Amino acid sequence: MDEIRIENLEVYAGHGVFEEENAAGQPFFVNVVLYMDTREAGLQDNLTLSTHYGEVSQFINRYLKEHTFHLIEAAAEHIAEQILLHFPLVHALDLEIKKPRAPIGLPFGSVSVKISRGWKKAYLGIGSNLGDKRKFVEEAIEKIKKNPEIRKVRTSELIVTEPYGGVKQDVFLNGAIELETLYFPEELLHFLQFVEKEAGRERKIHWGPRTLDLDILFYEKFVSDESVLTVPHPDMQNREFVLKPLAELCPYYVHPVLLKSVRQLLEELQEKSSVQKNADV
Ligand code: A4P
Ligand code: MG
Repeated sequence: MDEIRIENLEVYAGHGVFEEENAAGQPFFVNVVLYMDTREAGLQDNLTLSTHYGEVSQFINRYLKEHTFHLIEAAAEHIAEQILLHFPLVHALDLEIKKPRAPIGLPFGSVSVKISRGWKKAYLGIGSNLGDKRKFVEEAIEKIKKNPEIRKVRTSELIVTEPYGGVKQDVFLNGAIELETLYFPEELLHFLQFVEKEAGRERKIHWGPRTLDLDILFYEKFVSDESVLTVPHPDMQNREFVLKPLAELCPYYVHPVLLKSVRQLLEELQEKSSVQKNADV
């Protein structure tokens, strides 16, 4: 991806663990690399199609002067998030804050913190089979759309599906959601569990009836086999109610472990189930 760089922006501000540092202030130096597509702005020679480095510099200066943090880690975390929220063409960034006059009591050049943050693409499965299913699903999608840490939400058609997994229960309404988020995977899970809870979700029977179920199917190419968060969802390749809506949103997205596209996984599953049906006849 293309880069716009700001190097050694000097900001006089009051960040530090000691009160004297907050009151008196000291110089900080900020390096930023903004990752974005500059092609159209370049071709058309038009600033409105790009991100104005002057505005970003002023924004950083203002933000660091108007807020006080103990740690440069916190200053970096907050300013990175604010830049990503305020400059929508910026897809990701590297941000470094240097503190050359940190109270160390020894000769040194500078101390610094450098972080990389950005919008990450994730895919969710959504389902409901209790009460007003459509209302639970639609309200959940609205809450997801309203969260400022989430953008570019796209949803599949909602489909009615037979219950999978052996528990006798009502049919499900299922769908898939595409989004970009600033949350890390565990943070996204916590937010989704909060949305489930607000829909009155009670965890009684494993694979049993629920007002709302939100599962993380993919999070970029992230892979985790922890029981609190298994990504990609470990059973998605066996579930037509997941693959069908997902194939509507991202047919060519490649599963990072199985190394097959969503469409391929769906076709293989449909083939398997038609062979099974023929064998049953
Ligand atoms: N967890 C681990 N990985 C993930 C992930 N990728 N996304 C953990 C979300 N959660 C994840 O989930 C139990 C724990 O899984 C959570 O605490 C989380 O830390 P849960 O939702 O509380 O329990 P559950 O729903 O009973 O189990 P599970 O395994 O999530 O069930 P599924 O896989 O969601 O399946 N049939 C149809 N037609 N349509 C359906 O939507 N859904 C299920 C439930 C069964 N049959 C279905 C459908
Ligand atoms: Mg679940």
